[in-house]
Amino acid sequence: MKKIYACFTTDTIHEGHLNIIRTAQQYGEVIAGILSDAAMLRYNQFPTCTFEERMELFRQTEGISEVIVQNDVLYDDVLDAVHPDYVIHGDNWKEGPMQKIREHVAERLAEWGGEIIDVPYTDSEQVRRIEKQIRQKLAMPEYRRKRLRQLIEIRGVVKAIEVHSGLTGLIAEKTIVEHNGEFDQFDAMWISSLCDSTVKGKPDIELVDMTSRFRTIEDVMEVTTKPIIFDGDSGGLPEHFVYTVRSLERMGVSAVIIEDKIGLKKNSLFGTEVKQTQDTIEHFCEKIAAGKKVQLTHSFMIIARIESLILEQGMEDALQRAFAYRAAGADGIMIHSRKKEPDEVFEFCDRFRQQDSTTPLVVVPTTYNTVTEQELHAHGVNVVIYANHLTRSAFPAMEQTAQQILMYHRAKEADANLMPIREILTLIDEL
Ligand code: SPV
Ligand code: MG
Repeated sequence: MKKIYACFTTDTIHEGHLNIIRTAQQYGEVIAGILSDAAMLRYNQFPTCTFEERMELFRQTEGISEVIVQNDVLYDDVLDAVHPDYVIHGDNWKEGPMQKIREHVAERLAEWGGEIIDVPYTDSEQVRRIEKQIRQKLAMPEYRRKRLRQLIEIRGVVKAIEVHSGLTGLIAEKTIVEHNGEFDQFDAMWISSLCDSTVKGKPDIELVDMTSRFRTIEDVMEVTTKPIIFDGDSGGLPEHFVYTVRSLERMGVSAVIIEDKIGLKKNSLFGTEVKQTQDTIEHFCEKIAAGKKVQLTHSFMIIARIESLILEQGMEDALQRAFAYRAAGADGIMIHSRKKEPDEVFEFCDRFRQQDSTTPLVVVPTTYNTVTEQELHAHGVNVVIYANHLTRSAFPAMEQTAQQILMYHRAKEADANLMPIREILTLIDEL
């Protein structure tokens, strides 16, 4: 009896999957591989039910003789274990980033004379609707909110990119790259106060009010499914912060980060060049505790951001604050730095980790940008935020286009830098 292998990355079985299973049965004994949660995440698909439930779904499906775990998107682990005569898949993997997976599987199968069977993709109204529904479920507050905690647990290091609109949200949602046989994408989105203010032409001084900041969150949420980390600035008065926590939690935001500053807030990257005042430990702890007290779910996170290194108050102060904020209930600690090298961040993380191996650590490597995520992770960092990069890359590109049009009194010269009209027309899918 020949062995035919199919990998499934789904929470529901529809006509398209049944078609693959039926076709597979004609070739031999069908083994179904269920992609592990960790591998699903790498692959831009977040399960909406447990791994065990996904396995059970296929055990209950007629025509499948065995259900196994697949831990690697490139199939290596299952190919080594099963040595199938055939691997079957919808022919949609002949295009886009999945092509690389197909090529890799074909090469491996060739080692023992195995073959790929491409089944025409079932492009029916019903399949499209079900697939859309699964994706949209992930955008619901109860699914989205808990994803950050899940990612911190499953992923070595969680990567977040700054977003400030539906369009930048789509970039964070959809950008996926293949590099050296690995797929990668952003795990989460950061709604930066700097960028949310800058795109409105305002300074980053807590001037853009919460109603407007929430509107940005809504715009992003409407078109994405990934978890959101919200830059809550100083959090304001504790009496106001509790309302912010409730609203963010209800919307499905996963975490708010508040910084231990008081009075007129200025952007941290100014450091000591401008007047900025750090809050007292006691007062900031009260704010954290007040927020934790009103929180209704376990999944929402309040992350305390320490400005001691920014304000040159020293490492001991930073560490003392970290442990005090954690004791007040903070679910994570963000350590900020404006140095060109990551040394002080490494030292903080190493010393924090000597006493606390679990509380998530968050960093924003804007100035110390040569450090890699893996290096940070080796020092115990869990979340890396690229805090302003989409805004900073868009502005020079837009400015250059404006200058070119002014210079040549026509738009032709700017063409080389522009997205083709056809692409912008088809960029956004209709519901
Ligand atoms: C932001 O992105 O608004 C931040 C990070 O708070 S920083 O600009 O480095 O202060
Ligand atoms: Mg900010």
